[in-house]
Amino acid sequence: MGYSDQLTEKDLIQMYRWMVLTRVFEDRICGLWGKGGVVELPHGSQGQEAIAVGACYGLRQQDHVMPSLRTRGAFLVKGISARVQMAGVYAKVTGPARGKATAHHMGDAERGVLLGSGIVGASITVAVGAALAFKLQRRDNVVVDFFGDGAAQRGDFHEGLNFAGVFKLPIIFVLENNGYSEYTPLSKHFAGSDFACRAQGYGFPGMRLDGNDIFAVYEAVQAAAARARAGEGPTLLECMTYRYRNHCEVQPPEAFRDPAEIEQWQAKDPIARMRAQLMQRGILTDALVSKITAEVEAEIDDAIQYAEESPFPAPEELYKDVYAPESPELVVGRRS
Ligand SMILES: Cc1ncc(C[n+]2csc(CCOP(=O)(O)OP(=O)(O)O)c2C)c(N)n1
Ligand SMILES: [Mg+2]
Repeated sequence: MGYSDQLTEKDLIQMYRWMVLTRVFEDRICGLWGKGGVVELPHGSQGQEAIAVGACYGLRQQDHVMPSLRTRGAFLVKGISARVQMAGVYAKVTGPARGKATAHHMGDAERGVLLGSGIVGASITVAVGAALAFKLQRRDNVVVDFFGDGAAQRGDFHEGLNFAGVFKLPIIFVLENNGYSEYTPLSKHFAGSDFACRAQGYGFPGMRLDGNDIFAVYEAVQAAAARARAGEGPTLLECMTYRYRNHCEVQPPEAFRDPAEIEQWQAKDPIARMRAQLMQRGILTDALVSKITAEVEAEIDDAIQYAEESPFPAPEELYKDVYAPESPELVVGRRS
């Protein structure tokens, strides 16, 4: 029996709901961008929601994720509320790092979200380090490392995957191949046939899958997590997808892209697809779909209100929590 077959109706509805929440969150901030209030420049993941949600649903609380540029859904599934993320979008003190970071590259140690990086690809080796820590601590947690096709062209990718392969680390590399690195199409930055085959060069399995199919993502990540927990090492999952918005909201969606290409992918929308599947199985009905949409809209309304009403951080906040508390070794080292 596959992993998806074990999902209950409640699970399936919850997974669908997470995707809708991610979509509505991002559609709303794209709509608000430029009108005052929203500080974080939106880098939307609309169209890619099945990857973040499918990969994170079913992870344990102690499992860690390393975000990419487009992992809003992962933050939500890992338990970072829409309110906190929205406060980050507005740079308020109630947001991540008490207003010192937006929600874009946020981390949350308690919820197993590693701190992302603005340097594309740089987070891959950090995620590998976290997986090494789990192994040394003999904990059977896994790290799910999200990054894009552009990040996979950086040296960090090769260093990270090589190290993870040599030490059989409990990490799942989730490559979100959306066909673009900023405005550069894959055909202009990649001469190979696929990224998945690169895993072979580092001694572990790699596979390409339909990233707009939440069940395909869930199955692949669950299988890779079981391998990782059993000490069998990493897996590379190349998830094929597309983002509807442009790299960020500075450019309209169709800048540097053929509108027909966007439409083609919209026909393969991950949310509409799951909805149709669940309706066919009688798990979702029109009434339930409307109820979920209304609840999600209300949750985002509430998050926006919370963010708008929250204060900005006080100036002295700038110096808090920037450096780790002094460790005894450092203190001893300085005295000697
Ligand atoms: C080292 C580095 N080079 C360039 C940039 C500017 N930059 C930010 S995101 C991005 C593209 C990333 O593409 P990809 O990894 O495919 O992720 P996607 O945006 O498609 O999700 C670039 C070039 C950066 N942040 N860091
Ligand atoms: Mg990309």
